[in-house]
Amino acid sequence: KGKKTSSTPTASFVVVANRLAVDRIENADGSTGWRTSPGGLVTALEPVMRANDGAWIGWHGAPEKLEPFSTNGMQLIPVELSETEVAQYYEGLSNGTLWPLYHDAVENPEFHREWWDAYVAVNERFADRTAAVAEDGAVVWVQDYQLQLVPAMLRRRRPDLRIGFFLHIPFPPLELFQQLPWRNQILEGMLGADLVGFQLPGGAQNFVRLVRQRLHLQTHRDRVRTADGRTVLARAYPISIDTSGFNELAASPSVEQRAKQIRHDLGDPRTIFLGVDRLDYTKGLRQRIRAFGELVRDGRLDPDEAVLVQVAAPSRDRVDQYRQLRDDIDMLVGRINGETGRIGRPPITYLHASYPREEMAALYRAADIMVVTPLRDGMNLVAKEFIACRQDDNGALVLSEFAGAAKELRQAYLVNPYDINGLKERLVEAMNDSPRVHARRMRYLRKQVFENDIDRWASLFLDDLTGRES
Ligand code: GDG
Repeated sequence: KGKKTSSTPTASFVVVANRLAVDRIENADGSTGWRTSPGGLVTALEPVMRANDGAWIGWHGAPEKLEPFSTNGMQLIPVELSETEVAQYYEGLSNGTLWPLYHDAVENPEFHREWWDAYVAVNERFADRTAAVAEDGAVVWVQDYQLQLVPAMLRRRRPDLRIGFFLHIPFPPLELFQQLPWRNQILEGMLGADLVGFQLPGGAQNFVRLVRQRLHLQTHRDRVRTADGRTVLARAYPISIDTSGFNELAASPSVEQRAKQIRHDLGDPRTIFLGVDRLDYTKGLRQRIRAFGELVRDGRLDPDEAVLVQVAAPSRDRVDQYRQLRDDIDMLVGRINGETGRIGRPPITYLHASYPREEMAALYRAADIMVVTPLRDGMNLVAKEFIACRQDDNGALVLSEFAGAAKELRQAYLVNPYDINGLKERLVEAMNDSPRVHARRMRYLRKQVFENDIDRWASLFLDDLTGRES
């Protein structure tokens, strides 16, 4: 439960993100309060926050105005957005323009000038709020594509700050980025940071190439010389998860019990395929479900022996393409189950819902073949979470080449999700490989994810930002 902080709080370490990681809670007396929600980023930054009396600035996701409060040694500073701003800055420019454009334009990005104006205005508000909170010489870490203008806006107000920026989604190649009517503004916005972080080296290279060609700045490898004589670093920091946290959660007796129950409820099949995603058109859900459905229809998978569980967490349901996607998936799943199912045996268990972490861990434990098939993904944490939950080294991960995670998780069963036949072959291969092959691959994958966890990600970034040696 949060306690109110008096006046304007200040901090020497500030995280700025679109969302404040909080959930509304209902107290026993019927009043409501807020508490931090445990996401990977919050978990990773909590120690840094506590040591530095840190502050987190973000939109709290509700229409009412909310005063700053503190919880777990972290100060939370809500930024309010009007209904129109939510529609234009968040659903519009962020999720209707930048999200599809940065993901290979797998859906058409829309360009509307009033969306852009709202994006600028909201970024200004975040910069204002941050400037008021950051102490002299503070370290500020700005997150993601919704806030790409904040670094430069903040530097204009507060040249004394150390500013870092991290992009969680892919940074696209020149040919795509050039479509943006506001391409130069975005590049200049990001260049306000001292350090610009990307998931992959390719994203950092795209960025450096763009500033050279579009802004005619001098660059040398991962360094950019700005017009005002600063040096900006552009580097890759592949994000990860709280690996040991997931590992321990999955090992707990209650999760083990729940995993058994899930398997039992599914009819104790030989093979459980599992998909877990936000319901998003970048995640390759259509391809995955089609591939599985064809394998059942062709008789290569027996619905008594193999099932697919697909969790699709509701997401951005006020954006058109997301509504369309939901309808498409509903129809596709319905058709496959209708054509190939029997009483009590639908081949696909489709859950349009969001579950607590414990249930996710139980699903990861219950599954045999995890299927992660995005058409484009900055990293994909689901793949890493699955691996962290596989203490027995059994099971397999089928992973799209187009997820950032594929660069690190080389021992997964890599696949091109656009190639439905290839995907079908890979699913069957992963299912039929021996336990020895699975164990060999899984041990390698687990080593990778344990060595490179979210703490390491955060300290690599922050050490580079503050110039510390690690
Ligand atoms: C963006 C980038 C990048 C999902 N359903 C439930 C649930 N989840 C959790 C997963 C996972 C997270 O949501 C999803 O993370 P992903 O990385 O898979 O994908 P995005 O949401 O698109 O994330 C991505 C990431 O940022 C980090 O930089 O990897 O590329 O697109 O943690 O477990 N969690 C719970 N219930 C659900 O039903 N509790």
